[in-house]
Amino acid sequence: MCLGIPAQIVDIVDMMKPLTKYTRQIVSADNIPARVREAFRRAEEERPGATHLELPEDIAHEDTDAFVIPASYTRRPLADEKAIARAVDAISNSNRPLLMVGAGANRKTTSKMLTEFVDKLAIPFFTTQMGKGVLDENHPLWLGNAALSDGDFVHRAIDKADCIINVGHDVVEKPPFFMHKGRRTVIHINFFSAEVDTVYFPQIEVVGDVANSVWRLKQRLEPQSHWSFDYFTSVREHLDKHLSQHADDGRFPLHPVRIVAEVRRALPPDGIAALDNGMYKIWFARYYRCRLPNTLLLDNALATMGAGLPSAMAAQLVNPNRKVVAVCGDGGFMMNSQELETAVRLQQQLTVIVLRDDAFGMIKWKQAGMKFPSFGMDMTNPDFVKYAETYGARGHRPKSADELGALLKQTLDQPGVDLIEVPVDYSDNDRILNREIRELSADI
Ligand SMILES: Cc1ncc(C[n+]2csc(CCOP(=O)(O)OP(=O)(O)O)c2C)c(N)n1
Ligand SMILES: [Mg+2]
Repeated sequence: MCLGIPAQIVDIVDMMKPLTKYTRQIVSADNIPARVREAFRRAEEERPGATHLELPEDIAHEDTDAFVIPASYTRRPLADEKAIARAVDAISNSNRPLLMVGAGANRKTTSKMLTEFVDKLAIPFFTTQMGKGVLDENHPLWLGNAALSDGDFVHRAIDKADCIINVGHDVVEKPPFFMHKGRRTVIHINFFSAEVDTVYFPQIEVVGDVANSVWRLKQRLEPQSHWSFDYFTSVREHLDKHLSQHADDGRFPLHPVRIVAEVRRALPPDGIAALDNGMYKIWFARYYRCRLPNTLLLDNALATMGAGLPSAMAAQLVNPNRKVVAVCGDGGFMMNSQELETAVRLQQQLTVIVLRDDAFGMIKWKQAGMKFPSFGMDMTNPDFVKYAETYGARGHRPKSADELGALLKQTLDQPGVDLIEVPVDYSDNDRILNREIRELSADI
């Protein structure tokens, strides 16, 4: 109810401050070119991200003779030679170097340089959630993903490494590993210097264009006969065995690993899976083997529910010839499901998987992990098949685990928007993610 209070005015610029790299209100038409150029410059600059301009209606009516400011020619600064030399020495003199590929490595040229780095030096690597796809995870030297915070097979490899080459660590991701006093050398390779805290205090920093740094390291380094990767090989063997478990699990509702396996089987190497945020993200991060950069779109930072469908739609707009799947939980999907109208109107070719557990599964898992009784986590859903149809999309409801694969192949091949409701069985969240992995990895 409004009792004589004037129209509600929100300070949009202030509201956008914590969310964007740059936010300004345009106060005069003469300022538009400068503001627009600056907003784009900041958005594209490392680390790329959103910027925001507010254009008030009265300013939009103003005339101006202001000229458009063209983009400048610019190159990113390169790392200093002495820092490269120090890193080369540390890696050469270590016994078990290990490469970490994080969010900041997810750039086209860096991906190419890292592939050459690994091919030349045969140093094993692991990925963070947002580093997935930078290197081919079918590569025999991939030791897994840091989907869990600790206790996984990959953490055993991290424990044994005496030198971690950390390419593109971004503090927006949860820490992929914890440093302890005097345990090992960490080399921080990034566009920016490291933000030091009690679990991350790298001894060497190579700050500058990441692709160039990786290329220079590769040129200068040679494989060393004292490097010993036997333990890492054993980690990889254990991981391979574990990742394939449940890939053909026939239960219905489906096992999360079966869902990951079916999406992987249905998508070609350059197909794109865009995830919303929920429990399945951990299963996808750990089990889905990315072949190419930006083929598993996920958010390990703010991790906003509701982003899965729009990000799949954007991926489809940018890559009209590639196959795109959105994978959403029932909770997250319902936060932005009206975008189905846009997808249908744009005549997109898109498959949307809605994982149905009638709950906010991820938080249910966390509550249980903290020994709380389940509270406020269960919900009901619309009839997703009918819901899709009201938008002019097609709705599907497989009746067995085996049906999902064929259905995915069919929907990925046909024009238009398809929604597949997939019932998911999260009863293994606790058994596998909290206990089994921990127990098995302790035995390596
Ligand atoms: C906008 C927003 N609100 C709350 C959260 C916290 N959160 C993370 S996962 C999750 C539950 C997700 O439920 P659902 O989409 O059904 O996926 P599920 O875990 O059940 O597979 C919640 C509430 C969030 N990430 N984003
Ligand atoms: Mg759910």
